[in-house]
Amino acid sequence: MASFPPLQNDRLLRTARGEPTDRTPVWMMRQAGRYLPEYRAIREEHGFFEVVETPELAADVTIQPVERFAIDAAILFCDIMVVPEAMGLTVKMVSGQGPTFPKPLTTPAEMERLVEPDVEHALGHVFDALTVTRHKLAGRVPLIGFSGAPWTLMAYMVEGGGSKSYRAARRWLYRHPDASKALLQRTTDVIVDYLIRQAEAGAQVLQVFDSWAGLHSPENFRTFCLPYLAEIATRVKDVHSDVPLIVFAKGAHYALDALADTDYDVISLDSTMDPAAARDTVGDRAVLQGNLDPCALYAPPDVLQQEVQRMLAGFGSHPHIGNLGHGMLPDHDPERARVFVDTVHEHSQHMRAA
Ligand code: 1CP
Repeated sequence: MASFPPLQNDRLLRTARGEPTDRTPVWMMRQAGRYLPEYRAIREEHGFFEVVETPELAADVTIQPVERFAIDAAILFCDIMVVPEAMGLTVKMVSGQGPTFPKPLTTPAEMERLVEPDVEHALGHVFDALTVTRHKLAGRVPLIGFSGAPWTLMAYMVEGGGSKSYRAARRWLYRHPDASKALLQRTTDVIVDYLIRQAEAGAQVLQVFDSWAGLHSPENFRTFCLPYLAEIATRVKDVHSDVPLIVFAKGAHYALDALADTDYDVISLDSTMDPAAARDTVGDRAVLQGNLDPCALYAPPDVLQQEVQRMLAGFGSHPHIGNLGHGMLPDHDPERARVFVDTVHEHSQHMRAA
């Protein structure tokens, strides 16, 4: 494994292991992105996938929020769509619409178009970007790598892009349960390889995004999400037992108890979940992350501060990584992100002193 500058801020790693810290570590999902003028400036010159595929650019965008805010982690600038792309599907980033698959998987027979990727080669730019970022970060904060979860990636591969209900993808589950399981397993195998190699390239924490988990009935979650999510954690931990793993199953309220029994160290809560109830459910089986409503960043600063204090009170003394319940939004004022980050730090420090 490569050698990197020593880590100066280990609050997030300590918290993920359940160890005490002087204050609550904090970062924001989608912290590198469109709400930052310095990101938009880079995007004026370069396409989205060009940034993702150019390690120096990806590293610079990853570090932009670290330069601006006192956040306790960086997350690699990349996208969950690079995995379906490596598996042979074409993905285009359509302005104002997000990722689009010109030829989604409309029938199980079309799974023949998928390839078994040589992950080291097909996703080499991600590993290079992680390594370059670790050097450029120079130990300021730990670097988070990530992947989409099998179901969330399947949702895009079948649906062809973003959607409110993912009706086409969920229709697949009911009409073609066996083909669905085969697709989810193939995707799981690629994700495991991808995450293991991310850790080898320099990722110090790994997060799995199951952004559309909450569309399922509890039964379908147990069938089409949970086994694959659990397998990913077990297989990655077999190789990298020391790398903290975070799972974000957005909307899956009913899943917290089952997720706490998997090998993930941290469960990320969305804003509709009650921290106190989640604490009771998971007990000492998992650290929690989250979960301020991203729209609270539209509030005046004093209201935002109260919302952050309420959030911190909800997590109480449970080991907790401060975050939003979903990602930063393109029209957020970066100054509100600063209020969010600074209030998490200041108020959690007061709570520990009290
Ligand atoms: O125009 C642009 O510049 C593209 C906007 C953008 C950005 C900045 C997209 C398109 N992806 C990203 C980066 C990204 N995506 C990161 C970078 C690191 C960070 O968090 O700062 C990460 C972690 C993701 C992960 C991602 N992409 C998820 C999971 C997290 C979540 O938000 O639920 C999902 C669902 C995507 C798909 C995606 N990529 C981009 C868009 C607009 C979308 C959503 C599409 C949709 O479903 O409508």
